[in-house]
Amino acid sequence: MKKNITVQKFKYSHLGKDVASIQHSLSDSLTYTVGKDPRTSTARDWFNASAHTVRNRMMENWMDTMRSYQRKDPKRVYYLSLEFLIGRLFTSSMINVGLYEPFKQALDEMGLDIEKLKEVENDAALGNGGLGRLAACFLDSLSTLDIPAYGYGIRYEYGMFNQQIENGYQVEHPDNWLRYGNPWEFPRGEILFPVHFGGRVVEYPDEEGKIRHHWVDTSDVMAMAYDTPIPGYGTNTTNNMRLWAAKASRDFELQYFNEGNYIKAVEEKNASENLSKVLYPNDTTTSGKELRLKQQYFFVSASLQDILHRFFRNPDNQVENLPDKVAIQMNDTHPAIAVAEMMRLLVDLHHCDWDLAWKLTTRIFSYTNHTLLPEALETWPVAMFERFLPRHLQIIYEINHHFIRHVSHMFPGDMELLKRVSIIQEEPEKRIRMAHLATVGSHKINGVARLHTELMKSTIFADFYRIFPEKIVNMTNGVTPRLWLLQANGELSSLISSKIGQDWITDLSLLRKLEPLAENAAFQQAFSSVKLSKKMLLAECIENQLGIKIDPSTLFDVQVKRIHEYKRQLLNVLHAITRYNRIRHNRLENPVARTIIISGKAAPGYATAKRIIKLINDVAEVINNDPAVRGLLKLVFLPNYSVSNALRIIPAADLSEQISTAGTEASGTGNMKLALNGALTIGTLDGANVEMREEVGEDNFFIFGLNTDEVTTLRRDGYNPWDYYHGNWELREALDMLRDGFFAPDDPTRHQPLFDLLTQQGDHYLLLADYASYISTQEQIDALYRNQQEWARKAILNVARMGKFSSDRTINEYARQIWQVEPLKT
Ligand code: 26W
Repeated sequence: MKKNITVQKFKYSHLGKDVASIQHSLSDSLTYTVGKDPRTSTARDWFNASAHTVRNRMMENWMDTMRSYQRKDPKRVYYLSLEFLIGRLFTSSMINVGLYEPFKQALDEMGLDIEKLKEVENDAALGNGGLGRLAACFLDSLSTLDIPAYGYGIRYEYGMFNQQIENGYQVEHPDNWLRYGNPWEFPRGEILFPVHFGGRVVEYPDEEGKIRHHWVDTSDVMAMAYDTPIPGYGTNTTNNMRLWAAKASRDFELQYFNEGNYIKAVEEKNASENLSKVLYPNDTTTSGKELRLKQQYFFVSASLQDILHRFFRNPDNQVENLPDKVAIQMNDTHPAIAVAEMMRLLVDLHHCDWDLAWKLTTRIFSYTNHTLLPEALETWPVAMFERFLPRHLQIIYEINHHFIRHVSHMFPGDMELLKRVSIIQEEPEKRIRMAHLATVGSHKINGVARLHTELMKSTIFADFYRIFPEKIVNMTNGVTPRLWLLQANGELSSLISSKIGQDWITDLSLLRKLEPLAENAAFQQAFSSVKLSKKMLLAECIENQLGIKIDPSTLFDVQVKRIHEYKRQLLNVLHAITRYNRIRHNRLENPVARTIIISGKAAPGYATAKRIIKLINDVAEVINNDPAVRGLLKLVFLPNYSVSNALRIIPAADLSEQISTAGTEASGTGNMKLALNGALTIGTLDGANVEMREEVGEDNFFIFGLNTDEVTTLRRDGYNPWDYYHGNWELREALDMLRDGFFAPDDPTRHQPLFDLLTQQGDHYLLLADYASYISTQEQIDALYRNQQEWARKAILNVARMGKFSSDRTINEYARQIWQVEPLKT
């Protein structure tokens, strides 16, 4: 940390938010910041000038917020997440600081199109999917609710890959999002912490003869802070998202320079800076890669150093009070090494005794679980830890020792229990179970929907639930209404506000006031025409991008999310094929015209998910070119699902597909965004669907398929997909078309692996078992769509009853029940 310099005569400009001041600032920014002449300026130049103009107007609030935190030193929340999927910031920033309308007018009058400028900005795609987007929604809510909070993560140089579809296959392209700079971030060259790796541990007795530990001979990487202001909506609070970038340490370079080996020095520099190079594009499957573990420790170590530095800056703070000032939320187990790192800092550096350090640590930390799928549960080989984090390995063993002793006192003689809950897995190879470390080291652990939390208690965390019955709590997910309604759907927002005012933006429960309007024909009309206009925009987009013409009057049936077997995009495809067969063989009396839209990325190493993408594109090719179904059925795979694309797709959806096998989707958040924009849901009793249905009423929600108990029973009693194959001729017809290459005339065996997965290989996610129920529910949906008024009525009720699913409600629950933090108005 560098020393501060004192200055005199310092004065702020207090930038205005009126049209004239904005125009003045735009000219200034273009000239003095971007360095361009208006005659030669491109859209990017004007975007950069605009971004700086907006950014400048957030600075005083940001500094006021930080100053007030420093002065009042309230308890703060630290949200540790390896992912923040924030997308673009231009529009959100303007909306949150109340600049949108004057800004648009300012640009208009200058002859600049705000819509064009918006498209210049790259998404900050620093996340995979639900977990990363949740973190971004939480940041928005934390600021809006005036909660003293910081997001900590990694500034990946390359975010989530760009997906292109070539010949129907997913091809990954690097996401070089920083190529033209990032106007929202502030590099903080002086906020720099060393992060140690490797080396060895030496024990030494201190003056009192106590054994202490030194971690020595490490190789160090520096973590440098990049700060991004996160303004709340309609409040002065502007919190900080601090992302760490890896920089080579000077020592490292010097060593080789001194030896006269210039090239080697530069190579080493590269190697250490690789740490923050790229986001791992997996969700659900752990990569097991060394670099991933290093990323985790890198950002955890830097963040904890920063947190403790801030804490000790106040001379009144003593280490015993740490939990009165610090709450740290771990977003999944990715930051779970923080538990061991905190112990190391307290015990080795601050010389706390073990028991006190442990009490403080468990009061500070809490952990959110986002998935029950076994392949997602992180474990790291002990050998890997030994190599990079030898001291942490010792500490984890010590934590485990204390924990196991505690459990064996509670449940004497239950050796199997000890084996099951141990932080160390013994077989087949010694590994560290990060979920166990996170659970033992936290005072609260939470699931992300009621069903998910109950399943945690009854399945993978059942033993921990016996040991710590108070620890497991539920925090049902939510989404920020600022992005997912106000920004995504300005037209619907205006319609709503014209009836009930604007307070819903920060109190989404007020949407209930729309309920009576669901019966009102004029309102239904207005609502439907907003939907139609959003469908027209999406249709235009699809035609421009893919050359596929779709008809906005057809039912837009949307499934957007990562491609995964458990999410069952394949079931959606089986429905598409069935519908195709019914139409072309004239089995339907009065078919409802549909456009099925699917979008999502597959993890690059996930072969089945990639096959599913190719299948969707192959089926689309056949259906979209068959005159027998023209006008009645289209299937579209939209490439490169992202926050920006979600903002175009979601408002245009009539039907939301939430069709995971019951018990597999922890919560889902796309389900909430779609319903909030007036889509009806077809879904299983999974994740937050259960609570959404409870809110909107069963008449307004299309449930199908097995519930979790039925799934368990069916699997236990021996599920045989062939029974369903032989028992349902339409299902067999659809599956046989896969097997026989109907959709792959050029390579008829191409889809056989998918057929095999659903038959011979046991259909783990029970698609065949749910098929009949899914198809008949889709028929009910057709019937309802024929009655446009009734459809609109139900859609309006869905919007009106989504209030619970605001991330403001979620964050309030975390603040009261887990963090014990209070709002602080700036
Ligand atoms: C280690 C590899 C890895 C990476 C990411 C494993 C697991 C993940 C995440 C937990 C995947 C994820 O995004 N989960 C989703 O989290 C959302 C927010 O809580 C939920 O709404 C989704 O149901 C859940 O799948």
